[in-house]
Amino acid sequence: MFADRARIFIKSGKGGDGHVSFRRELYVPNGGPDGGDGGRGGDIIFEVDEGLNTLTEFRHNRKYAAEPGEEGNKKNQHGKDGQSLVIKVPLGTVIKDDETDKVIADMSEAGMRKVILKGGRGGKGNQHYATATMQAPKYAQPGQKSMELWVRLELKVIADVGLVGYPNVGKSTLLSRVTNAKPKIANYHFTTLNPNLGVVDLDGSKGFVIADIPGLIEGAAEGVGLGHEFLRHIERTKVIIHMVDAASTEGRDPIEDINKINAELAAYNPELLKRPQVIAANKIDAIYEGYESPVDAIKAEFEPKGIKVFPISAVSGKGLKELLYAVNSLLENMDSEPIVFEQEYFPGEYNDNKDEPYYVEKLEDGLYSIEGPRVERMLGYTNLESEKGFMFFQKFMKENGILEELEELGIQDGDTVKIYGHEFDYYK
Ligand SMILES: Nc1nc2c(ncn2[C@@H]2O[C@H](COP(=O)(O)OP(=O)(O)OP(=O)(O)O)[C@@H](O)[C@H]2O)c(=O)[nH]1
Ligand SMILES: [Mg+2]
Repeated sequence: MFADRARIFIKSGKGGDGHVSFRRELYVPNGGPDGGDGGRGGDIIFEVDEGLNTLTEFRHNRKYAAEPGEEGNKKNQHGKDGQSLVIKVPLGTVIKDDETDKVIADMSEAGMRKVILKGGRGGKGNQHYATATMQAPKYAQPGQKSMELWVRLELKVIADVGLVGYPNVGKSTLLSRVTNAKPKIANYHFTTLNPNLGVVDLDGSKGFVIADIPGLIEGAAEGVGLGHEFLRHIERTKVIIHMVDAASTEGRDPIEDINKINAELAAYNPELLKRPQVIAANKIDAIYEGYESPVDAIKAEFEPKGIKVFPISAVSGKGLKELLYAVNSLLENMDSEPIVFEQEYFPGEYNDNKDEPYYVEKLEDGLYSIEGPRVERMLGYTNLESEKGFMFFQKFMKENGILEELEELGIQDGDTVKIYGHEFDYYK
């Protein structure tokens, strides 16, 4: 099964809740608060594993979750941290937010490791909330929520040079000739389904990496013949070797072939046509003598446009040196940094003030109380005497789920609610 794309669900661990408890010692009837903090939730981490070449793994398993942190415990015991989950991907995997298609990370360096979703912070135990006015706090901070996201993984190979062209024109044959890669070669279309990489060593230069991209056909940019899967791999290559069957062994016209493939490149991503391109007019050993030279026709068509044409035979090795040195000199005049996709999406940048605890309690029939740092802080910046302030207060109670809790406890119209020295009558 062809797999260099996958869609998976990832979820970090929720933080463990803070604990509410009080010291119990012999002869100490009302001990102070001793609830411990919750443990941190585990992160979702992606890591490059150079032993992997495809994303096949992710076709079988689609859900990945890190461990939640454990709740704190009595006697100030800290809850255990949740274990992070490390997801291994091949070099060159781009991680995108599924919904927006924005890049979260480009795993483009060997050994790279990146936290994609952070685990939730553990909540503080009630021991932290004792104040002069509140010596026996009955609330603790809940653990921070987990984060979850559907992400898309796309493998885009990292190579200096991409070898593109119709199926069966001899791309894999060339790769096997000029590098030590051993791709499958056969006389039928779509022999190659995953890109093959090879390193070209040239005397007097540092060499470069070639990717043999699976064959493209008309409509590739609309996805015909797995076109999208294949075109994706060209995106990082800096120079394109456009290979064509100059001998027309399958009866097609080489000039038309080149124009069609270039139209697909442009339709997929207009940037691709701005990359330097050379044409490798292959299979010249199979051109019948006495015919008008198809190589001359290709040259006449493309060299005026600044695209150099190299007649070669990938089988006999003729013309390969000239082709490789020309490609090498194009590369030498370019930036040597690989093409990397910038981060555009930052998961989980949300405001976490919402994690501050509050506590709603029924004191007796018709009398309720609300306390906790979040409520205390809100009262600090809200003037309840003003109409605006009071409206804000009502909105706060609703949005934070406090009203809902009062209702669950059975509050009735006309009942009293106490909040840090203020008293209100409740009306729905
Ligand atoms: N006569 C001749 N045949 C060649 C040459 N290069 C490749 N071939 C033959 O063309 C056929 C296809 O070669 P491949 O290298 O598999 O072609 P490809 O472009 O990788 O094909 P796909 O992977 O299907 O896209 C094989 O039978 C090769 O032996 C050449 O220079 N001369
Ligand atoms: Mg091939």
